[in-house]
Amino acid sequence: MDFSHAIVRKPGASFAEGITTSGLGAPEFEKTLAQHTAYCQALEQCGLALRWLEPDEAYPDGTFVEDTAVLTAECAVLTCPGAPSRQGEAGLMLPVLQEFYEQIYTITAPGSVEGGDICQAGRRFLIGVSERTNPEGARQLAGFLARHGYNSSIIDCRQVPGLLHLKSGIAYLGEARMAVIPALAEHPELASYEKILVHNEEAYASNCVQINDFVLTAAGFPRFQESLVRRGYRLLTLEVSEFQKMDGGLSCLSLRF
Ligand code: CIR
Repeated sequence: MDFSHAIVRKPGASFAEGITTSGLGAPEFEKTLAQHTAYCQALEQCGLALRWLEPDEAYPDGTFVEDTAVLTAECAVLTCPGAPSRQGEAGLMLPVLQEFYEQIYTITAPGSVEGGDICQAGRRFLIGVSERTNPEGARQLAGFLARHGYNSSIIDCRQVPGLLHLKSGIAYLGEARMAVIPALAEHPELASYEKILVHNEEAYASNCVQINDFVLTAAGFPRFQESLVRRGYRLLTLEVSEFQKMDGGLSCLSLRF
């Protein structure tokens, strides 16, 4: 899929106060900023024009912009994040989406959706039901997407231990290929894809992102990287240790469209 733009938000000074279950310790702010800058440079290398947003200190997790919207070629859907501390982030994103989209839908309570649970694979969307995205949110989202000819399928992630979002465990890599962790590899909704298995000790690496001619991958996962290179992918490998400490990764740091 071709993208031309991305929305990113610089991490704020309150970044370390966000939600985390990683047990990896507190992120260092200067290192966080440097990793974010390198990430944004990689997006530019992929050919994307960036829409930069300034931090809002009221939302420590605000740099994880992916969770606030689902963007397609035809429409945008503003989400309703399931994490109470993140619910205001979607409202901050609305005026930004209005710069680019005429058709904007909104997920409303009791529905909840976070963008990290939404995986687009061509004209099909895989919608993860998780602690953050509930069945009602999934239903609303699938309804909006259907108006534009997209099919949706649900993947219930709630039984997968330690999985925050669906895309913490899968990534679509084009050409009917999917990077996937063992716990999701046999899911019937993924049966039609060629799987690139991400081994359990490298599970974090499954949150990679295909952007135009490149795949962004997290540094430190050689086995997975080799399996991508072997299949002909061009990798841009990035240090994201400070974001991993806050349960985030490569996909969550931008909205691509
Ligand atoms: C959170 O728990 O909401 C953030 N600390 C991390 C969000 C990561 N987002 C994503 O994977 N799409």
